Amino acid sequence: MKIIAAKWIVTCDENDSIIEDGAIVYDKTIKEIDTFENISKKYPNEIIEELEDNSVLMPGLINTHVHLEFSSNTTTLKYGNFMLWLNSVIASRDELVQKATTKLISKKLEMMKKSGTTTIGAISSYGFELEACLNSPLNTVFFNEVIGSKADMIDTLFNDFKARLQKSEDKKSEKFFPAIAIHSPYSVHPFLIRETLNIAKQKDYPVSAHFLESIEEYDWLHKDEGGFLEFFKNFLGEEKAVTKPMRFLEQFQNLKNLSFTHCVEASNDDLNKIEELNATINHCVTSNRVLNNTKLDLRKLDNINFSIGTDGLSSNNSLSMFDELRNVLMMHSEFEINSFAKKILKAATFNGAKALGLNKGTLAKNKDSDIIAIKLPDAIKHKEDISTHIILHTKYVKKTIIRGIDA
Ligand code: MCF
Ligand code: FE
Repeated sequence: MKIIAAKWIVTCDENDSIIEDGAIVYDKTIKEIDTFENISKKYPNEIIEELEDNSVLMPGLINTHVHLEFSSNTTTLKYGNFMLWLNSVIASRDELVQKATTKLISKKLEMMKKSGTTTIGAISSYGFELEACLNSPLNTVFFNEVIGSKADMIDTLFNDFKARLQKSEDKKSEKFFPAIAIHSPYSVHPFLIRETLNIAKQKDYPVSAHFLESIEEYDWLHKDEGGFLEFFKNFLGEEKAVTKPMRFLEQFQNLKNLSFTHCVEASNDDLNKIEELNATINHCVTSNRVLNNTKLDLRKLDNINFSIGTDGLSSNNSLSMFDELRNVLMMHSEFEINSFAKKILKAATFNGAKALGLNKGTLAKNKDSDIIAIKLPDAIKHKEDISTHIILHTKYVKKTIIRGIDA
């Protein structure tokens, strides 16, 4: 058992409790959280690790959506338009993925840890990042992705998916969780959607899917027209979208930990369905800006849980959650800054844990001890603005604790 104390504890709990001069008693899970005064009285013989002035303890950040296999990209892919991006991915995918060695991905994971992330939702197209995730102290929900719509390829694709899923199941542990990703409504054959969802339901796995990310996807799925028409004709000989958005969503009933990524072009009906499914929306603000110049309308999400994801370096210049949170803060200028900063810190912790089905994301009794310590540059004069200052001023953390251990 250990005790750590700081000037501020930002719990990210249901009530957004903040403790001034607080302390946390923990091993693998949190045993107690209270003021320094109360804890030191209760544990007079224990050593308390007191952090330096202006320190903050908060839950480790949860990046619910990242493609590590695309980590070698910096200047290769085309930005500004979704179709152009997609074509550039198809042209350079093999080269990029080959360059993303275990060594490179491990470096990125280390940098993610230093910038406050303690848990990731890793979308895996090939399983190439498995080893790096296993070697990292970060908690990983490993989403094995199914993708492909060509009828004559279904068996091969399904077998390949099952083999990758099995490999991740073999490594299941207290920090590594197998899960399933369905790439999107436009890119996955109905048979593969049905069968992979059946597996997820049987095994109670978290599920995630990209959903309505671009106007081209909207036009194709709803009206069989737009930028995707030519793409599908050329690549697959298809002239009609097979799965309509609502039909896609309807198949995700009875899943406990479900998330849809992007959703920037989702209709009100789609959003109502997402709410009914009790699903989370993974918000990737930088990716949406870079690929489509669109933005999720968070005002429509009053009753929908949303979490924060960086997406991959295929659509971002950084995998740091604090960089991403700054972008979220700046892109959503429609909201008052201090209350919004508080909301998005919670989205990056509490809401992310819900998306991935983990007992984390909040500093409270019985939650996993995934804790980060940061240091603000100076004393806080306006306590109510602490979330804003945390987001604006933090590049790297001073300390990371994952499941009770210094990581
Ligand atoms: O989220 C972004 C944009 N939307 C869709 N897919 C991806 C993103 N970043 C990487 N991807 C991957 C996806 O997992 O791109 C690949 C898929 O494996 C090719 S999409 C034909
Ligand atoms: Fe993505």
